[in-house]
Amino acid sequence: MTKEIVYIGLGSNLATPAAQIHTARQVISKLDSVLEQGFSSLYCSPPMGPQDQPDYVNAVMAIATDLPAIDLLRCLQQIEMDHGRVRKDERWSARALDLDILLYGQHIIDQADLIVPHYGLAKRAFVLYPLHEITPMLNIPGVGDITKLLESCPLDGLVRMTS
Ligand code: A4P
Ligand code: MG
Repeated sequence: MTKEIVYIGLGSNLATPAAQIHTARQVISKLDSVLEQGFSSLYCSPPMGPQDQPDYVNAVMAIATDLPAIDLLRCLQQIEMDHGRVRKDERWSARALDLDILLYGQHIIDQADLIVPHYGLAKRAFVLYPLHEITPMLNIPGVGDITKLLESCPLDGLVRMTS
């Protein structure tokens, strides 16, 4: 199987978020069949969704992998659990670690448990700005150039954190 460039969105707003993102990066980059290609700065933003939760820390990671997308999703879900992720009924509630597959090469995937490009990608500042930081010329399949998306995406309080 050929290697694909895959973009992963990392988010956390519990249990020392920056540390969660840092260790998740290390675990992902050590997975079999995964080679890290890039990692954005960390970005802080107010919560999208319920407001009675802490601000989020987000980042985007690029990897090269020949893992099938669904196998990668299962690996990422296991890493979320290992980082103390507890799934709650309330939508968009606070979480120690959220790992989303944003893009899987130029593939469009529409399965019951996996939709790629990620459904929120085109509208979320906390995804688009870090994605653009590591790949400014990115084309998002079925959507278009990331530069165009950024033109109509306000920062919404997003702040790039100094490391
Ligand atoms: N799933 C489908 N497609 C994908 C994909 N491309 N990547 C399915 C990952 N998972 C995908 O996910 C729910 C189901 O989505 C999974 O069973 C998987 O099969 P989840 O992680 O259990 O639940 P969730 O993350 O709470 O739901 P959702 O709707 O995906 O939330 P989002 O879109 O991840 O948003 N505010 C700020 N500032 N920053 C954030 O990062 N994140 C969220 C969560 C809310 N507010 C935020 C942030
Ligand atoms: Mg998620």
